[in-house]
Amino acid sequence: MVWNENKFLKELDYLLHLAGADGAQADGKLLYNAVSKAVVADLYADWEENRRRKTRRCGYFSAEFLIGRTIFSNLLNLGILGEVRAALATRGIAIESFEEVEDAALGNGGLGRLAACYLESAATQNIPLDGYGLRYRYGLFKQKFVDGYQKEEADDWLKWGDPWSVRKESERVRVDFADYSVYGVPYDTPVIGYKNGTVNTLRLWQSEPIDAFDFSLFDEMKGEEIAIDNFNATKITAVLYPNDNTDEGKILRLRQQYFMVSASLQDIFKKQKEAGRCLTKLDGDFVFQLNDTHPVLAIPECIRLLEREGIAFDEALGICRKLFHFTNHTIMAEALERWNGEMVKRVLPQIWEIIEKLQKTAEKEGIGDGARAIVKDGVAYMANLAVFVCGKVNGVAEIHTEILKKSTFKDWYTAYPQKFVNVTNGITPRRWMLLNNPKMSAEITARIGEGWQTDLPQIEKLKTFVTDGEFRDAFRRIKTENKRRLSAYIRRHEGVDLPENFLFDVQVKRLHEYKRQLLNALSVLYIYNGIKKGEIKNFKPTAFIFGAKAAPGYYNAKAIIKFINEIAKRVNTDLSVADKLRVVFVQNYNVSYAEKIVCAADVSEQISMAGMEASGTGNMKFMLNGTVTLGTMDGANVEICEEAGVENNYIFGARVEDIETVKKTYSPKEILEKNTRLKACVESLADGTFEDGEGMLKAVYDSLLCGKEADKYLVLYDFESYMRAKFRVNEDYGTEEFVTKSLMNMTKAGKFSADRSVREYAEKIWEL
Ligand code: 26Q
Repeated sequence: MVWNENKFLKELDYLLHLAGADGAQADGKLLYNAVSKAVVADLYADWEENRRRKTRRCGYFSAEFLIGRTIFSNLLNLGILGEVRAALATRGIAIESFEEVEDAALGNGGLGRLAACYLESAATQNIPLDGYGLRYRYGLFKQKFVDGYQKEEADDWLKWGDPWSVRKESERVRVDFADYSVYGVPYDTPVIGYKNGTVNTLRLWQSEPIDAFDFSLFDEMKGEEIAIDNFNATKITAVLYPNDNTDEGKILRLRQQYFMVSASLQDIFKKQKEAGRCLTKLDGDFVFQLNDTHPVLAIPECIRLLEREGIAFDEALGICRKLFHFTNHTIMAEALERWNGEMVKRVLPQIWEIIEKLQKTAEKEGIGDGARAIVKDGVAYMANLAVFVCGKVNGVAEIHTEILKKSTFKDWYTAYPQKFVNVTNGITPRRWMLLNNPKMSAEITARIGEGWQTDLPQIEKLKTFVTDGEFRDAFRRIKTENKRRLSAYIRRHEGVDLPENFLFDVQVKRLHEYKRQLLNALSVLYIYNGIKKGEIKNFKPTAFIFGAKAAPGYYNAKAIIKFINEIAKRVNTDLSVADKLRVVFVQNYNVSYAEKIVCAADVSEQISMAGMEASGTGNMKFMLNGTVTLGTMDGANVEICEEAGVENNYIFGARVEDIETVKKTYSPKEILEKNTRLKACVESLADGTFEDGEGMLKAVYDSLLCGKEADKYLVLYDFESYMRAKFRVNEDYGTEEFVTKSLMNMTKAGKFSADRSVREYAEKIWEL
């Protein structure tokens, strides 16, 4: 795409004119739509050209794409962010006004954000990868705090319209359930490579009624039926399920999953036939990556569609074995999807039959029993189905893939060792450095030139500047500026003042007990008590920043939010510690908030119990922005330490190989007997120290001390070693050594580019 300011402004003025407004007086919504549409118009030719290419393509099937805000990253990748800013300025419009545009939060957390990063990285490397997913009417709920409790609100992400997508009415398909049918209408969004002219596609399906306007039914007095049909149809893509790392087995979710894969595959089959290509050779033209088990119904659906074309089951299965690959993102038992057979039979009888046939086939091959069963006692195990059929199965960090092989899929690994590969996650350096930290990016480019933006390992060339006074000053100055900007934003949105000279200690991610925000919370309380009693001296002023959404039905997670908000209230209103401590839990943490936070952090907390966090990707974003990790040897933290050096990070806690032994004799009560200061912090959950109207805090207390599963995630076990690491961070902060450590992380972040991850998928798995 070639930039032409005159043409752009003419188009813009025209679009504004059509909308009955002009330049400075147009409201934000009008402007946003006009600017976006003007850009889409200019990129359409590149997009069409990409579509017509006759290369083998990969379809990335995912129930979630956590895209965030589109406009700035698209303009950045088109290389016209500065130009559009300037052009708008000539009309008296500040481009920053588009920060009011809602995030597209069509995902929960890590898995959905990873999908978004991979699409961008693939486009940037000219790899033919298209996303297939669902166009939820409402994305992940918006979060507010009322009296410290999480309250959810509907996320009306389409409030300002969706000018980047194109509705493809003519490509709609029908999806049949046993009880009713619906249309799937595709909405295509361009996925723009970084300054390379490549435009791939994200295709999101929207469910719509078949007979919205069948008036004959009114004649027959069947108005009610129309209404029901209408409701059923729109319901399917109405809302994203807000669970992260837990499964609920709800029928509507089953419908969503089937709707997504059936629409996608029908669409692909139709085009294949139109192009006169043979369906038995589908794998010559396509390969599909299944983002966790959520799209695994694609396998039986593909078999069904092939059988419908007269291809026998065995041959169809053979084709699927070459077509599909599977990524696992979690080892948590409660997140592994299972479907109740009765339920599947009721809405998708043919699919259930095929699933049972797959079980029989596995049995014949002598691998369908025990831990590998696809169907057992009338329940389908989707991960087992995926591993049985898929050509390759991958974990998302070295340690995670090892756990899959040694434990989660142990028996499968014995049967099919060649299927298992690792692809360590990555993040796109465009959104997570160029866009969110433009000043630091400019300093980097000034020293090592262009190239690192699309070949991140080049950032290691900065190493010679780690000792360079001017560069270190620039780093410090920019970090402080970023902190000031974040601080202003937090003051406005949360009403809490964070002085920029405080150490910014950040933990942002979904709220889950395994991620151990509670460990962090207890440490903050411990430090607060210690400072008040004079037991902790010389503590450098610190701002503890939390951000997290809890699944609406996850009681303990919500209770932990309440706990942290209570601590924040106590600390922030206690003038005696005002020069030492601040605590804030930001509301509605999302991609756009992350962009502001990641570049302003001094330390990144990645403190999951070892073996629980498959990879983590936030850890990589902080690292790239020059932040040290306070973390456990879990997920990609292990590889971060390998790259940047353990000595440049703050590692603590039990290791994976210790966990099992520790748990055998573990007594959380004993720990508290030996550590009375910690005991006081834990007791505060139950002794009325904090307002606990709904008795939520007591539930957290019980989770640590009561029952067989007391302190399942070893919060109290790891506490001491965590405190030691945290105090070391505090001691080092503000020293030259600390700047060096931060910079060592930045210069060694090369491995964690999603460009590398996507290339590994293309080479090891997709064979593109
Ligand atoms: C399943 C069934 C029913 C409803 C919801 C779900 C569900 C939804 C989302 C299950 C899991 C998820 C999300 C999982 C996830 O985000 N996992 C994270 O994936 C990241 C990318 O690989 C990793 O970095 C994180 O470690 C991992 O937790």
